[in-house]
Amino acid sequence: MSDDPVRLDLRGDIAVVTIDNPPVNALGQAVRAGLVRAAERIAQDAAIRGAVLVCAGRTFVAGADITEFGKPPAPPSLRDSNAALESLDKPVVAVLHGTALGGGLELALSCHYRVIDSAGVVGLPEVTLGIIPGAGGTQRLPRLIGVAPALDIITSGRRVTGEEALRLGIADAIAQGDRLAFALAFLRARFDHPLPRVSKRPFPVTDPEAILALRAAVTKKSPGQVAPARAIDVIAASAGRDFAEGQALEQEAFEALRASPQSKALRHIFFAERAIAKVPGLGTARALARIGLVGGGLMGAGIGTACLLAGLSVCLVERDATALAAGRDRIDGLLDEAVKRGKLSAEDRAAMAATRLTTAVVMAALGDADLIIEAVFESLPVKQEVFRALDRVARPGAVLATNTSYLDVAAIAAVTSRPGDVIGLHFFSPAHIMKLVEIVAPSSADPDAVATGFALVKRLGKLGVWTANAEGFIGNRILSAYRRAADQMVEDGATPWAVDAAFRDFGFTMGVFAMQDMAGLDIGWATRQRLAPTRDPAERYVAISDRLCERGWFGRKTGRGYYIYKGAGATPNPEVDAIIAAERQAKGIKARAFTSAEIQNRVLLAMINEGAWILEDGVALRAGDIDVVMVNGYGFPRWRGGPMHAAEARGLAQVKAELETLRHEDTLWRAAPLQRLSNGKDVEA
Ligand code: T1G
Repeated sequence: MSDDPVRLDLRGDIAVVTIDNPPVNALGQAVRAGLVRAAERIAQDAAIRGAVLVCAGRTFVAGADITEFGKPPAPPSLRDSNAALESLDKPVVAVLHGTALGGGLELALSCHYRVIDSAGVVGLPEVTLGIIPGAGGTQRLPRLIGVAPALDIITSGRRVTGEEALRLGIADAIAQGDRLAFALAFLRARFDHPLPRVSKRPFPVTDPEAILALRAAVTKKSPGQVAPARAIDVIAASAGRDFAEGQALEQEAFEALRASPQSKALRHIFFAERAIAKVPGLGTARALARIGLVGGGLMGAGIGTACLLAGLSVCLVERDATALAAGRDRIDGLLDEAVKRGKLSAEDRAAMAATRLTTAVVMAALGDADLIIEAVFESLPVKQEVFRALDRVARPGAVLATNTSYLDVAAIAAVTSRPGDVIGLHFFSPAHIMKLVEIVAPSSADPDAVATGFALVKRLGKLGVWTANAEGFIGNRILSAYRRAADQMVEDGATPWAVDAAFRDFGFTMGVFAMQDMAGLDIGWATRQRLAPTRDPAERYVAISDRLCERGWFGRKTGRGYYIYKGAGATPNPEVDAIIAAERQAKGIKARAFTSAEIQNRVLLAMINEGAWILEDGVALRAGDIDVVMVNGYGFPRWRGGPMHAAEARGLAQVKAELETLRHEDTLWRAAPLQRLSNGKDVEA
């Protein structure tokens, strides 16, 4: 078997060029070189009248090889291999299947024709990696389908179905039956047609202003991100220019963006989201077909909906008929929403509710479930009672999962006769939409039970992050740390509104005080009251939120918290200023000013420090896992890569020095060791 990832076979007078570079046929150097060789062979062999370009495996080329970024360029470039194919005077048909993305679509646009599998999708997702198409996409796509649809695809990074690709003109046909046979026949029928070379077409717009007018709308959809706006600038600058000039503009912007902090951050999170599945000692997943669900409240209904949408069957159990009906209604409502959003057909919705959702008010109904998820009230005794009952009815080998967001999973497992089958699955609300799940593995958990948790989360299309069984797991422990920092800055002189504005300017969708209002201030209050007996009297304790709760101001759910809620609006609660002033006076604090940058930095350092402790304590497996949690569960801006990536980008020696300076701000502050971020390298400057 040749090591060459590109092979050429002859089918009579047609060359079949196959790229075979698992897992996604990324366009590494060997593939690019193989394509140039194949083009030379096709050009030189007079017996060859045309070619089809196919990929082995599950997908046509899914893009350039991102792992090559940051390394010295290795010729030939993708631009060169594309030009080699397009300049042939014999027709080449690209046969697209799976996900023809980025450089893969650019390669296909360089061929003379494109046929696509009916289930295939195409796209230019480069902006999701902080770059723009760098192999002709900003030049060929507008020439092929027009500027407006091309800009939409390039600046959004969205995927385009085969049907839409046909309608837009990206694809020339949807392959019927065997896609290779279809492509061979398609090609034969065009041997004598004039060769369509997209790059030879004139750029469809001459006035750059018409394109720049779209800039504001695009940047509004991608706040803080550089690449989408840069794509528009390149395409606008290409107006009226020929392909070579336009491609030079594209290359200059592409190379600048590829070296940018945003692209490094977005590539980091891309790979970090794929590394989370690599868990040492993970066992073998057990059966998953039937899911039991105890509790149909907000979280339970979301979890049940996610399982139904993933094709699993769900048996929902509630304590009585009234609660059961309410739970079923919640699930029905979420499924109706999924139909409205186009995520579910009305037929599938009807079939789902009829055949795959069953309900009961007795736990015995869960006797044949493969995995049972408990989503009842966040109280350890209540959860323990549920698990005692599950222990009595669940079949041997069933996995029992609690959805707790911070309680001790080992203490729940301990009340059963099968602690090895008990894990935590911490879903985030709304559970049918949020991608993150913290998979809590107490030391008592059987590796197969943990593996089953990972298999379920993958089946749901979510991101499962391993966490040890420790207070707050990963995300809520970090949230507690940066909420503490924010509380202290407010007590020292900042306002909640300025802190929230600083969060939004950093790229968070909402500030920490607005977020607490949304979740309910009473939840944190209950935790602080639970921990009060163990609190060190010397600890700096900010009681501002307690004062609000004492007034019954629990946030959005009571119409008032840090903010006052009227309809969709939220305005700062003016009474909070007086409460803060009273707290400062009681402690003799003289308020000082805080800049937005100082607020952002103090919050980020609190996240980094707690994340480093989480690594040190073995609660998370990797720094990247922590970034996946913060980006996908807590609104940390994806284009900054997560707090741990931000620490690496700033330089660990500098971070270490800054962590040391925070000792005087907080009596509890312990500057964390950063060795685990530095892959063991010494952090000292
Ligand atoms: N380069 C290198 N490795 C890649 C890769 C890529 N482009 N895409 C995926 N992988 C690896 C991934 O890390 C994982 O590795 C394995 O393949 C399976 O991926 C010039 C410059 C294609 C939809 O942005 O969206 O082209 O963990 O787990 O869920 O203009 O991968 O197994 O070791 O995600 O089935 C543009 C990125 C690149 C597409 C498949 N292309 N990839 O999803 O599998 S920039 C993209 C994806 C570019 C040009 C520019 C998805 C997928 P491992 P997976 P999946």
